[in-house]
This record gives sequence, structure tokens and C-alpha cells, in this order.
Amino acid sequence: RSALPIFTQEDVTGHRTLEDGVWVTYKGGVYDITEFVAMHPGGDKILLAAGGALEPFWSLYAVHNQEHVLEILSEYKVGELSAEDLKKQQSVTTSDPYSSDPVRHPALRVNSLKPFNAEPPPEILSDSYITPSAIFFKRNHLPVPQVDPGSYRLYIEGLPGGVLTLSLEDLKTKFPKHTVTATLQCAGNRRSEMNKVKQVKGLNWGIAAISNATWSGAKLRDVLLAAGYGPDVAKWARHVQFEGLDKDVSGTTYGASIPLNKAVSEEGDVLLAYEMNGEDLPADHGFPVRVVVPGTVGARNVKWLGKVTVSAEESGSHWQQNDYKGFSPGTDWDTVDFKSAPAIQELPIQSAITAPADGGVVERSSGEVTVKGYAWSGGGREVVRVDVSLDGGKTWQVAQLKDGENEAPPPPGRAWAWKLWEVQAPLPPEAQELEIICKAVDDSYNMQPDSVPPIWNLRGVLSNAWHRVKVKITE
Ligand code: HEM
Ligand code: MTE
Ligand code: MO
Repeated sequence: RSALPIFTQEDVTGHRTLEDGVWVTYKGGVYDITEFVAMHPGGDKILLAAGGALEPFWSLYAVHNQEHVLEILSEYKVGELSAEDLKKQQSVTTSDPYSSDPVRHPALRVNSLKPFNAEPPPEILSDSYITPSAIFFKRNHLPVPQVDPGSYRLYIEGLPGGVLTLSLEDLKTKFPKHTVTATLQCAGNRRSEMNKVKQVKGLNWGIAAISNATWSGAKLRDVLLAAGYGPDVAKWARHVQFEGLDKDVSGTTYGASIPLNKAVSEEGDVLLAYEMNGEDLPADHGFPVRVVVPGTVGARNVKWLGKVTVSAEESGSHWQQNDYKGFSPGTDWDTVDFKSAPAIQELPIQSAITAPADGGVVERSSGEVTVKGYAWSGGGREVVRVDVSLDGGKTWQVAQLKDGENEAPPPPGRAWAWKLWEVQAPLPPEAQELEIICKAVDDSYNMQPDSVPPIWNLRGVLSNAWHRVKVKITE
């Protein structure tokens, strides 16, 4: 062994600032990296590891798995970690919280790996009314929890009858099975267009943080009735809270809530879903049970559902209180007051062009162009029209809307699924370039705003301006 001194974890933890010195550990060595902090190519992120182990960070930022990085580190070695503390550490640092995440389809465009966030290529999205589960967009805030379906229990709380506990089997056999085709959209869909106007905080989603699936499960309404929901409860209760089984390092779970009325309404179609597209829910989409709240922002469709609570209050979760809210373009991070804005529930009218892709080309010889896209509105409002322009908005034509092939037309107020649409148009003879635009209209005559700046917000949510793509015409 080297002649370097032995330190305890406590010694290392005592060095967490530039004043006291910055110490870290790596594979049982103790390093005083105080002098290196200012030289670090990755900036002051390095201070996150101060007083602790480098391994968890380096497994996240794989750029460090190189010889020259280890050489730099070795210059700063001051000692060894005591054998006892090293052993304790190894049980923590060798376990990557994301190591049991499922395998994903390589076609997905990854926005962040840990946690996993990805969207399908847009041109694939519009090729099928029902999005295959493997390429359905995935939005996780935390590692995917592994839930054993046999011992899974769902707790329904806050009702006069006390806690109702249901197994997966109970959910499948004690309540009628309902199937709903519903589109899910993340509040951050199309955030990248807001980012171009002025920087926003959040994952840089393109136009495909939206997908459509059939969901089957018990109606939340039926389960709440079985748990004792009735007119007396309606007098005081206002919200239904959901808690996921996915946890952060401090044990905090993902959570959200929806208005009570949506949850108990016969027409709300809120499901405790155990199937997606006719199969068990995939791990990424909430196995074994997730909430599906048709017409409502993705964030309230809680996956890996552990608990349902009927309450006078909204969920206290970070994602209900301090995220997923809209603000004025004039509000910045110094002035924002999250309490001043309501949590996003129903989403506004939305549409986007999936083909041709922005920056693509069309050949003059083809004589025409086919434009495709999706359109959807929140709250069960049906898309009734999509207007498409090939000349930057000077002239417009109406796109052909398509429901699913085996889908009956939705009852009024319950249009939960998107419409795919298509326009085939001759190429304008003189044009060298097309600026293609789409905009949708729902049955309340809500329309999309024409540009991003008036709806820009610091969090980059609710990005639903007219979608514009430019394509070149090649001779
Ligand atoms: C990049 C060294 C700790 C985050 C780098 C690079 C080096 C380095 C040499 C450039 C690698 C290359 O491009 O070839 C070190 C050393 C560390 C340390 C010696 C510990 C003593 C950390 C920690 C974090 C971190 C704890 C995060 C919590 C990053 C990031 C980059 C980076 C994000 C990439 C920056 C970019 O892509 O522009 N580090 N690092 N590093 N480091 Fe570290
Ligand atoms: N539920 C849990 N438990 N954990 C999460 O991170 N993400 C939410 C929601 N439900 C999330 C969750 C968000 S922000 C969205 S947009 C949708 O799940 C995405 O659902 P999907 O991954 O099935 O597309
Ligand atoms: Mo989301």
C-alpha cells in the first residue's frame, strides 16, 4: 500500500467548499481537487461531487472514462479512504439508479438518457393513427421503478370508508374494462421553437412529444364509487391526487392532481389503465397501472400509480406547484411567482407539420407536394379544420382530416384523440422555396396563435403557434 494517509468518509465530507478545500473520492483514493476546480472543462458542475464520490457523476458524464482524465486526477491524490468507508460507499456508488431502465427502440430521438426522454421521428408519427408503444414519446422525470405485478397494491385514500386497497387482479376483475383512444401530449411539446426566440428552461422537445394510443383499464369513477365516493364527499372534495412509485434519491415520488369533477364525471373517461394498445403497459409507460386523463396535459397522467387521494387540496408535488404552469412573456426567473398561475390541465389547440421536414427538399419534377401532420385539442374539443398554406400565409387550403379507421366518430365533448391530416397540392410554378404553415381550429373555434413571441414563457410550455417549415424546390 502507498504511504499516503488514510481518511474517513467524514474527513472527506468536511471538505466541500473552496474555502475548506474540495475533496472527492474515486475507487478508494482521496483527492484534493481545490486547485483544479477553476480549470475544469465542465465548469463548476464539478462541485456537485464535493465531499463525496466521483463515480455516480462520471457514470452520468461518460466523457470522463478516458486515460487523460485519470492522469489529471492522479496529480491531486492526498490519501486513501478507510477500508470500512470504501465498502459502505461501494454499495451505493456501484448501483446506477437507471441501471434497471428498460431497453428502448433505437429509432427514438433521445432528449435525455437519464432520466429517459425521447420522441419518435415526426415522419413516422404521422404514418399511423395509433402510435406503436415502442416509439410512443417517453417522458420520465426519474428512474423507471420495477414493480412486481403480483405484490402490487393500489391505495385509494381520503374517502369516508377508509383506505381501499386493490391488487392488479382486483382492478382487472372487480371493475368493468373500458377502452379509450386518447392522445397524450407533454406541456413541453415544441419547446425548441420557443427556445429559438429566447432561451427557456427544459428539455428541448421537437414537434413529437405527442402520441396516440388505445388505453384499457378500470374507470377511476367506478373505483372511487367503490371506495365510498358520494354526494357528501362532493361537498368538500375538489381534487384527486395521484402518486407514482418512481422516487428521487431523497425518496420523493412523482405526483400530480386533477379536478375532482373530471375524475368522477361519467363523461370524463379517466382510466386507471393497465393496457396500452392491447398489451400490458410497457415499463416506460407505467407498468402495471397508470392514470390516463384524456384531454389533459401529459404531466397529470401519472405512471406507476401507487396511490389515489381524494382531497380538498391540489397535489403538493413540485410538478403540480412549481412546474407545468404558464406565464406572461414578460415574466422572468427573478419575478416569477409560481403561486400566481394555475396548474396546466386541459391543453390548448395544437397542430404541426410532420412531413416534409423543415429544411427538406421537394423535386420540381414531382409537380406536387404532400403535406402531412397532426392536430389535437385538449378538454375533449374536436379538431374541425386544419388550414394549410404553401406561401407563408398568403393563401390557404383546407386539409383532409382523418380519424382512425375503426374509430366511431367521438361523442360531442369527448374527442380525446388527435386527427392526422393531409394536403396534396400542385407546386406553385415560380417558387424556389415553400414556407408551409399549418393551423388548426377546434369545435369551440379556438385557433392557434400565429407566432411564438406573444406566447413565449420562461418554462417553454404551451408552445402552439402556427407551425412553419421551409423546403427548397430542386430542379
Ligand atoms: C469534462 C475532468 C469531475 C462534469 C471534463 C473534461 C475533463 C474533466 C478533463 C474534458 C474531457 C474531454 O472532453 O476529453 C474532470 C476531473 C474531475 C471531474 C479531473 C474530478 C476531479 C466532474 C464532475 C462533474 C463533471 C463531478 C459533474 C458533476 C463534466 C462535464 C464535462 C466535463 C459536464 C463536459 C463538458 C463539455 O462537454 O463541454 N471533465 N471532471 N466533471 N466534466 Fe469533468
Ligand atoms: N408519471 C410518473 N410517475 N413519473 C413521471 O415522470 N411524467 C409525466 C407523466 N406521468 C411522469 C408521469 C409527464 S411530464 C408526461 S408528458 C407523461 O407522463 C408522459 O407519458 P409517456 O412517457 O407514457 O409518454
Ligand atoms: Mo410532460
